[in-house]
Amino acid sequence: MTIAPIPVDEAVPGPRPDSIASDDLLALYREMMRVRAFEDEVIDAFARGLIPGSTHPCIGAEGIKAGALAALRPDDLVFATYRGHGEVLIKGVDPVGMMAELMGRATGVCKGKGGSMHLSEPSVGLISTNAIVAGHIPMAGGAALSCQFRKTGQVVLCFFGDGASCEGEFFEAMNMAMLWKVPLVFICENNGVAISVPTSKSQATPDIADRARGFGMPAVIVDGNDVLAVRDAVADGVTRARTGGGPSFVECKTVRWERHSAFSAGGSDPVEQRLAWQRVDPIPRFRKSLRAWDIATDAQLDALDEEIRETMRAVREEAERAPLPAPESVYDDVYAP
Ligand SMILES: Cc1ncc(C[n+]2csc(CCOP(=O)(O)OP(=O)(O)O)c2C)c(N)n1
Repeated sequence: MTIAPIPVDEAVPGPRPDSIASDDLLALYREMMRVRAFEDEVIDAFARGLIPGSTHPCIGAEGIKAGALAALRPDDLVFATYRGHGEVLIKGVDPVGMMAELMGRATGVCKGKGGSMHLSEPSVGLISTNAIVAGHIPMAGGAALSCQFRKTGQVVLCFFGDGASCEGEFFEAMNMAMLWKVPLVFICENNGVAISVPTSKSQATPDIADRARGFGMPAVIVDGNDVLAVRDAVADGVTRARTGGGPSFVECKTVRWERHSAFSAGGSDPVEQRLAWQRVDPIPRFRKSLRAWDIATDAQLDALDEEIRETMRAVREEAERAPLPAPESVYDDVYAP
């Protein structure tokens, strides 16, 4: 089965979905735009030397983040990768605390010791983002097993890339998750490339969902740049998980931002890559739908965009004013008590 994100120019809004209130549709747009505006500030701050190390924008994948998280209850849990600022923001982590963390400031969500790739705020169910490719997938399985044991009714979402789906841990976690029917939804963001290696050169089959089916796991493939398609597919998985039906797999086909990270290009031509993700950008595509369904006009959406961008500019300025951690705090919070 071949699915690829539809170019914005060619996207034709279908009928307005009856089951979603207008406010909820607008909220999906708002969440995507919050992620976009946050990431644009991050890229600029990185270029000005304000963010040490590296950072991996999730621009172009906002439809996956907003669609998937819209299917959750507030007490559900999320595990993400280093390309996970979107999940973190939408799950409810304070944007100033996030930005301060990226800048290594003492007021960051991990007191400046985690950085862009290691964000965690368990109080809102954002367990962690992780720099180790696939390293968090078994952890998500463990968290889901814990929810099952404790009968909390919580569901775990685990986001990861196509590259991660070639790691052994991915297969081990899928096997055990399916064997024990834990409440977990695997969300593969298949953006077609791992740093500089296209999936066509690293994967024996085009669809990663087939691997889940090999374990007997229900699996679907969606256009990851269609926020409503992602929401519906993840909502089915969440319902299955919450009602004892075990794990599900959602493969979201998308296109990566123009570079692997703000620091390194990966192998592809950034200009060509930029044209590729912009052509299928989930935000203008959803705008077309909101207009067609008379939910908002272009002028209203432009005003909303500007309000969000203004907020994120203020977020960044506040983070920039935060102090660096005191040198003597270097060993604090490093080991569990
Ligand atoms: C275990 C491990 N191996 C290698 C790396 C180096 N590395 C960082 S990102 C990356 C590519 C991962 O690609 P994918 O899972 O498709 O995610 P994407 O970056 O496309 O979102 C690699 C190989 C790592 N961080 N961890």
